[in-house]
Amino acid sequence: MKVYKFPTRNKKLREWVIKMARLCSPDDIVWIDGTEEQKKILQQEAFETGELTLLNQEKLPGCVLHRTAVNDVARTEHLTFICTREKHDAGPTNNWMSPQAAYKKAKAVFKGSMKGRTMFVIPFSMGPVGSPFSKIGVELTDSRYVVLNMLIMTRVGEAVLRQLEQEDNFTKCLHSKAELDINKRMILHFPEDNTIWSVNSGYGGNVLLGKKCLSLRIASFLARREHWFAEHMLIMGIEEPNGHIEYIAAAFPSACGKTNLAMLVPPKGLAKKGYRIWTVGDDIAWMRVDSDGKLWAINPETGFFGVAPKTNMQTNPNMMATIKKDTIFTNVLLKPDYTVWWEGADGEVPPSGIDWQGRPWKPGMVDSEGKPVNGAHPNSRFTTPITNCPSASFRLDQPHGVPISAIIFGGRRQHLAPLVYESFNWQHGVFLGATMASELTAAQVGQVGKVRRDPMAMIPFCGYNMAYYFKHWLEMGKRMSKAPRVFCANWFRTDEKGNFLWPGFGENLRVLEWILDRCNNKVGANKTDIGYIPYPTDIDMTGLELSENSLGKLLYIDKKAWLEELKGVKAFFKQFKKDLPQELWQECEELEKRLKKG
Ligand code: OXD
Ligand code: MN
Repeated sequence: MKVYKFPTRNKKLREWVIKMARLCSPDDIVWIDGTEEQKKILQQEAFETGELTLLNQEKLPGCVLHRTAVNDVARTEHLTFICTREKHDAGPTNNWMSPQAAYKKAKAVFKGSMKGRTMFVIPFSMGPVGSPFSKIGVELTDSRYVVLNMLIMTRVGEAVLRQLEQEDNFTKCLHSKAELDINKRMILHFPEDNTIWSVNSGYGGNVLLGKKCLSLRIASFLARREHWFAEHMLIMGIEEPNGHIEYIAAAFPSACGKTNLAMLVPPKGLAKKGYRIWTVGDDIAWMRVDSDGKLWAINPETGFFGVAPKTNMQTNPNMMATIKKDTIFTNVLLKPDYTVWWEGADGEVPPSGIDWQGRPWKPGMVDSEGKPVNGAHPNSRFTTPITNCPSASFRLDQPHGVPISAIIFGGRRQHLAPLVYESFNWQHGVFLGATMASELTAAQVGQVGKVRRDPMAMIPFCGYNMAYYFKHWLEMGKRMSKAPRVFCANWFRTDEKGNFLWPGFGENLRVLEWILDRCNNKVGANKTDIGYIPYPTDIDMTGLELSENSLGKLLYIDKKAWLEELKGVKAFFKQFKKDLPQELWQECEELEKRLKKG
């Protein structure tokens, strides 16, 4: 084994890197220092290996393209495991493997997996370096694509190493693309060892280990122990013309519009009111109770890993401005002028290009079964720095975060769930979060459109038994004297013909306005069986024409359908057996009583 010069005095870190290098046998070890010079070198090497393609630097300065393997285009939840010593601690909604079995199985796959390659050591901080909210990780990887993405998504380099001289606590993240073999793919989490091992994948959600793996699965486990929240939530500020900013956090399952909501542009009809939106984060919120009794939140990330298809000037003009430079595009269509395109992009459909699989493409192409061939994969992505975003919050680096007035739980439901409603109190709010459901999208491997229960949008990301997670939510309520109010939203309700009843996007500000009015006790509401719903006149509809009685349909509560829904909720809850907090059964019973009475 070569003798390496390591830029750290942290013994634990040095020993761990050496141990992992012995397992994976890389030809070389390179420490990532976060400098522009090193980034340039890595990019150049990635162009040479074919991992990246340089895009048109006049039109898209600093932008590059990457294509993943064809079988490696989304998170693979069935290959994702929580490896706690006791199976029960992972709970019924996670895949479980014993740490012993998991390490053994994975070691055999990692063994020698980096032969002929370089192992990169990425010291990174989730959250501002040194903030009491933040956590440090070190990712070892043989993928330059991973390094370059991590440089956008996290705080990397020197400052983190200095921090590691003061504290010994870091998440040990090991990744190898190995042979990208789906049959040997494993995304393993060892919360009790603060360790993540991911092998045989190159897809962002599986390999940018600071994101879902650390900031949600491992962090949720730590958050319970340390009395805070690690949630799958966007964070945004809504500024009124008098300069007052109110912040909200919102949980929606993957690819349900969190990114678009986090940076919405106020609709024309509300322009006179002079709102300004501040984007704090689009995917992950870490929240702590402060001495003022409120919940404060940071976004631990520094970039967006957003879904490309349907992103355009109408759905998300701020994102279109963000991705004009310094962006890594993954699995989009390459145009002949070396710019990029995806289904639902602005402008004309290009007459030709190279598709996400690297094959020549033309509009209207169909496969052997007659199905249209997409130019970009439905889960194609861009990785882009949050600081490029015109609506980026000026509080991104504040170690203290922002105070949260409201929490919104949302889902993609064609039927049943009204546009918006508010919980009766915190406990009922936790029940609403715990009973969230949504239709599957392209962000996860599975049957698109199928409804699945997705409490707090955390079903794929909770690093421990979800029954304990619900209990943690209930207990956190007791720690706050000024807890955020809790709401549910659904932008996706359709009419009998399947057309969306609500226009969504920027128009969602109308709903947020109502939510804030409720938080500030400015408007009353209609108390229904499921919660408080708006009086239609309290939603400002200036400049928005909806077809007849759409608002009525959007707010309609179908008792029979809700009773049916409750059956699904109960079946879901039952799997937690006696671990499910009694409070949630009580909420079920009370809801049933209310629905049956009317
Ligand atoms: C994401 C996801 O990529 O939730 O953010 O899948
Ligand atoms: Mn997400």
